[in-house]
Amino acid sequence: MLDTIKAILNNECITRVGMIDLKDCDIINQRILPEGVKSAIIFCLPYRSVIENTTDGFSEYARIYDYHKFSSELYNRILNEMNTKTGYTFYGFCDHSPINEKLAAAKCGLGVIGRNSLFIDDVYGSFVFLGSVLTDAEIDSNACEIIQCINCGKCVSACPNGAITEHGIDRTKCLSAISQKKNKSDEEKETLKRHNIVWGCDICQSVCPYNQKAKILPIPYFKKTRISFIDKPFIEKMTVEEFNKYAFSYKGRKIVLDNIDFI
Ligand code: B12
Ligand code: SF4
Ligand code: SF4
Repeated sequence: MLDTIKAILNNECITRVGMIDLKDCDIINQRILPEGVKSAIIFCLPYRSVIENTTDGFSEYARIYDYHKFSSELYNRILNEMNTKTGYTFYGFCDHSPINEKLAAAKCGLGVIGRNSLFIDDVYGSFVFLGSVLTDAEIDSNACEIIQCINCGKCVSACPNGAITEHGIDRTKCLSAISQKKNKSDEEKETLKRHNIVWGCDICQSVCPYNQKAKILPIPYFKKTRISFIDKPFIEKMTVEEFNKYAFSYKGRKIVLDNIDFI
């Protein structure tokens, strides 16, 4: 059964896959947990295809098609195949999962949890999205202790707004969160401008030593959809259909254009 699941995911270029018993997962949203689920399959979606010093203020995840779009297309392709080939039922999640996907990935032994709060895959580093497929099939649990990063503190010192605290990320200070806010204070606009941020922030990932040695071989979908330079005319010219394929679209075009304006 496990080989069948792995083969289906490998076919989609998804090679970093872990499995875990539901009882070893941290349930964060019981309400959306499908009845009868016994196990979780966690996987990483590497998305970084180049390392370059971009100047347009867009983070790497914003340059490629939205991972929610990728995962819903992926689940449309693979869930039925998993159901029919194994006789069990599979449910796909990404972001709005009943379990904490970062902790589950670490417990599967795929990588470590960084001080910047991100999951760092042993092969691809932290420039990976996470997805999970829950199933009523029983899987032998091989959960391990969560390993934390080497705690070098580089992300803490590099974070421009002191958002990495002892207790996790302070969302009110994180520039990624601020860039996505519709109504920003003058101070927030000034901070984004000072750090040249239009959408998302990669600073705490870029300085992390784990990412210096990470493999860069993204899921082809992300490489194909990457825009290397984004400016105001580019955003203005995008068709509604194309604009909506990117993560920066979710609050409308005006907020992206405003952000570019005050940077
Ligand atoms: C809300 C959200 C945000 C918010 C808040 C981020 C935050 N860290 O809390 C904002 C807008 C700031 C944000 C920004 C980004 N995000 Co975001 N975000 C989410 C979302 C939807 C929920 C996160 C959440 O609720 N956190 C609540 C806090 C309390 O919990 P947590 O961080 O999930 O879990 C930690 C604690 O539970 C703690 N913990 C608890 N028990 C224990 C036990 C031990 C032993 C240890 C060590 C730790 C520990 O460690 C956990 C892991 O850090 C997740 C998707 C998801 N379902 O996880 C994506 C997600 C975290 N984001 C993602 C990404 C890519 C980003 C950005 C890089 C995008 C960008 N370039 O701007 C930045 C990175 C900022 C950062 N340093 O975290 C990816 C991260 C993938 C990865 N490799 O980890 C995720 C998982 C989406 C996905 N499906 O792939 N994000
Ligand atoms: S920069 Fe250092 S402290 Fe921060 S996540 Fe990476 S290894 Fe951990
Ligand atoms: S994403 Fe940027 S602002 Fe947010 S914690 Fe990381 S370095 Fe700080």
